[in-house]
Amino acid sequence: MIMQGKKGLIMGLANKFSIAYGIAESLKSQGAELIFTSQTEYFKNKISDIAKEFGKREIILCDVSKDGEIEKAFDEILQTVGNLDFIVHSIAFADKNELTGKYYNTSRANFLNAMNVSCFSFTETCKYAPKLMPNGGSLVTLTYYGSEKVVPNYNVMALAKSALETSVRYLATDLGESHVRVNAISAGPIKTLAASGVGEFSKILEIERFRSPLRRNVTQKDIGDACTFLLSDMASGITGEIIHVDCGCNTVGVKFEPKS
Ligand code: NAD
Ligand code: IMJ
Repeated sequence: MIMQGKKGLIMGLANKFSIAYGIAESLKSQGAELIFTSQTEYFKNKISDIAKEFGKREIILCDVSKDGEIEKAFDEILQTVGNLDFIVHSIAFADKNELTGKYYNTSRANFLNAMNVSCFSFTETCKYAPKLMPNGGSLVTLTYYGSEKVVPNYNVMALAKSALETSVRYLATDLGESHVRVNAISAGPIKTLAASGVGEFSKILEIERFRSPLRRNVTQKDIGDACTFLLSDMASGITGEIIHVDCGCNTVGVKFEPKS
């Protein structure tokens, strides 16, 4: 029970397939108390039954793309729940039309929106986090390998993730003096809402399975358990890191021949 007595916030739970759900399950299994924010009233209603599995608190609305919403949500948390020990940021968005075709067709407005939701929101989260964490704490965000190497169709999201990963190193430096750690998990592909509609996703999963040293796809539980570790005191010396949780795929240069 490495999270016994710890309290934290999860941002980005949409449904039972969400990576945030796997993280919530793992944290709960280790004794953590959880609260959730949700983008809209629609998502809030959809996840209210799920959130009840993890705690009795009200879900707090927070559309991270809007000015002042993160600060307002954190003030509400401070008033109603008190201090936190950890925050999980599991949020990304780009216009669907831009996650296909040529990257250069991205419009200025969609480029900025993808950066705003998928990168800047974590910077803002980290700005207000220390106020909620007088005893220190730990934050984790989610990223993807498309930030490092070209993955077909990831396009504008790849740039947002590269910026997010770089921001992790600067944020870790900013928050170090407050004894707050900041890390990212680079997750392998998982079939979630954010992966729905991605062209040939089943094929991507299959290729990754054959390429991976562990010969399987990563699961929400794999990500959840790694995240729990990073949020726990067991990771007290780890900050500013991008940890790959992808069954070893990112380490493999030469591809395996698919075997059936
Ligand atoms: P998901 O659709 O379950 O979660 C994405 C969440 O982002 C949703 O809960 C949605 O409400 C939230 N969101 C989007 N715009 C928002 C806004 N303006 N304000 C507040 N919340 C907003 O999908 P997921 O796959 O669990 O994605 C979670 C994170 O994991 C994302 O950062 C994604 O890039 C990352 N990731 C996913 C994969 C994958 O293959 N699924 C792999 C690596 C990294
Ligand atoms: C997303 C697009 C293209 C290729 C992709 C992905 N691959 C993977 C993903 C190979 C694994 C999923 N991923 C890592 C993401 O970060 C997804 C982000 C995302 C997904 C959507 C779909 C629905 C929508 N906007 C989105 N914005 C961000 O309208």
